[in-house]
Amino acid sequence: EKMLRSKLLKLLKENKGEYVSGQKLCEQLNVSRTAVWKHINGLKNEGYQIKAHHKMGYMLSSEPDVLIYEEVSPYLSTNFIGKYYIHKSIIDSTNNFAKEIASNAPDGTIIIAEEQTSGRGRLGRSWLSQKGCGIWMSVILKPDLQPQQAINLTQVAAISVVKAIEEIVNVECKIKWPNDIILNNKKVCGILTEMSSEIDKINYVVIGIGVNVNCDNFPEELKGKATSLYLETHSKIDRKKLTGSILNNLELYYNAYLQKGFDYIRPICIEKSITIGRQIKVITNEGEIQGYAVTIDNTGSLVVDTKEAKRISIMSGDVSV
Ligand code: BT5
Repeated sequence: EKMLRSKLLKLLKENKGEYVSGQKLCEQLNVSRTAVWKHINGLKNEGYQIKAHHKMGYMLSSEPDVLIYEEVSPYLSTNFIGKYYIHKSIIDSTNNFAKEIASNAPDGTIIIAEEQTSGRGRLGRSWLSQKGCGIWMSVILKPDLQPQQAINLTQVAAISVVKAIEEIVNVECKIKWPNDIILNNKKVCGILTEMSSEIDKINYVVIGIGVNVNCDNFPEELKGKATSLYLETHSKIDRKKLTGSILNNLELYYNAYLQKGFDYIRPICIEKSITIGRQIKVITNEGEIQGYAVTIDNTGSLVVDTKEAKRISIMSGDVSV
């Protein structure tokens, strides 16, 4: 049934703006007219605009702005990320769902939702994920790495998002180490990496990526710090293209990281960092540190010269400037 639907959609898309006869659809799909009609109705319910004419057949006039596989896959050039693809209209959190299925899901599975009712940030914070305006997705990865290396994957994801936004939107975002993507001093994307592991083996990693794409209003408490690509560029961005590009870049940099190590992506992390070269304050598990951010070292840690004139490196924390 799903295959049939995809094939029907493909035929309609190839002939977008033109009628395709019912006869032709039946022949190509090898099904009855009633079956075609049933699937046409299913597509209409999902927001596809399809005109029906008793003699000329069916014509697709527009596709819905939803991130289902059929709409994103034309922009995907990956080998494994996004090959197994789950789309939900509404969900509590794609990271929660990903963790539930991760043990049995193939490497590279993605879960993407139009809306999250309890999107999560780090440390129990929440992530606002309004309907249809962003990219709220999680990627399940099963790398052969040591558990302590998993934090590097946040950086891998961050540079992938920055590169994708450059490609599709033509603006340069910066990374506020370790997990915020910043545009004009406001947060446009956040990344939440979670992991299940043994002492020396990763079972799976879930990388949650939330991008504010076409969102046009934020509640009062977020207005000063959150923004969207639309609010900054004043033009609506194609979420499908951007999703495809994020996943393409993610596979590229993930593979590069696995093959060549953090050293390969380190220069990009440094180039795109908004943290390095600044006086910062970091809240870590061990307490608050103030100092000057010097660089990102070859393990992905942030190197800070503290105001007590000690050089330290920090694996994770919350940075403010
Ligand atoms: C993050 O946490 O930035 C990680 C966000 C990850 C979201 C994705 S969406 C798909 C996947 N499924 C999930 O449930 N989560 C992931 P953190 O650095 O802790 O930042 C959280 C803080 O950002 C909040 O306390 C707010 O101040 C702010 N915030 C909340 N929603 C925001 C939004 N939509 N845009 C910008 N800032 C936001």
